[in-house]
Amino acid sequence: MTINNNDFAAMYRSMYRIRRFEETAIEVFSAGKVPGFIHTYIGQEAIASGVCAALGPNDYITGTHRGHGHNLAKGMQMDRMLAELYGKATGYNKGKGGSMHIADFSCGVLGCNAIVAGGVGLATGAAWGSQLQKNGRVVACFLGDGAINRGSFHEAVNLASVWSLPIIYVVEANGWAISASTAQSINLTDLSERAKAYGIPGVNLDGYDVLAVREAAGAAVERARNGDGPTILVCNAPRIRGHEEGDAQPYRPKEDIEKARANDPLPRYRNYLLTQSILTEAALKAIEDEVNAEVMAAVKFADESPFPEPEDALKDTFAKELPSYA
Ligand SMILES: Cc1ncc(C[n+]2csc(CCOP(=O)(O)OP(=O)(O)O)c2C)c(N)n1
Repeated sequence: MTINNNDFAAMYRSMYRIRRFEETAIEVFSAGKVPGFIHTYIGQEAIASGVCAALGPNDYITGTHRGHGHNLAKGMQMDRMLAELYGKATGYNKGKGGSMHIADFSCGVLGCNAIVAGGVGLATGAAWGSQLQKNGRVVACFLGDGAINRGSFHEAVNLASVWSLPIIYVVEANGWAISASTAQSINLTDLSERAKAYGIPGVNLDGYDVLAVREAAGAAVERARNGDGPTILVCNAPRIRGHEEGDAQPYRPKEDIEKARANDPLPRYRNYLLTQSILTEAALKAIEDEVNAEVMAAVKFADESPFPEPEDALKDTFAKELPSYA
């Protein structure tokens, strides 16, 4: 897969957008503006950015309870995302979804999901739909390393394999499911070995390396689009912050957190772009300035937006008719 300078810049913009959105989400959450929980993606930006760089605009994704990065990387707007976190009527889902249930079909975001592995069946169903409709759309299903222990993961991947569905399973391996370490719950050091059980390719990757993720995702997307079936990508990337905001991580060794901080993918990629003379300091700064203006506008938008009216509480909650598959 060839990459030009615009692609390199787009991946930096994507990673920086996710980072700044989340830093801002933490600030507004701490100020009491966000009801419910927020789970940040800080340290894993290279995964969603690399995978979504390999997808087309008509392809689909499903996200997790930690979905801000998935949504932004697939092209969603910051202002309506932040308004959704606030529970405002101008949010993507009119304030009824919140941080963990954001969806936007126009961007191909079929939905984030608070149920661990909840997106796996939905994503696999969407891939089956693509195959039946012969529309060429590939699905990227994001999930955590804890989620691969759910029975629904096994059932879905098995079906995707036997039916050669156009899907890639992107396992975001941070090494923890809340306070349970992956080492305690999975008797493998290379999680991609799970793929062997389904007779499909499994790739073990440095999830901090956006270029490695993009390359592996590109090959998996091509395979899926050609009708050759699913791939499991395991992107290893321990995060810096805790499971959710407010989690002080008492269960986690300090060195683990320090190692994640030292491997921060954002300065690493920025430095790569500079030292390889791909982008200049001025070009990087221009991207950062634009993103920072986007963040400020998003906060203003969310702050000034109205809450939904009480009488709208049940609107848009149930589908009146099933979508047509004609
Ligand atoms: C079916 C189900 N069981 C338990 C939970 C509670 N829970 C929320 S997140 C989480 C850990 C998920 O770990 P992982 O899939 O590795 O994702 P991560 O949070 O590390 O990104 C758990 C157990 C849930 N939301 N859904």
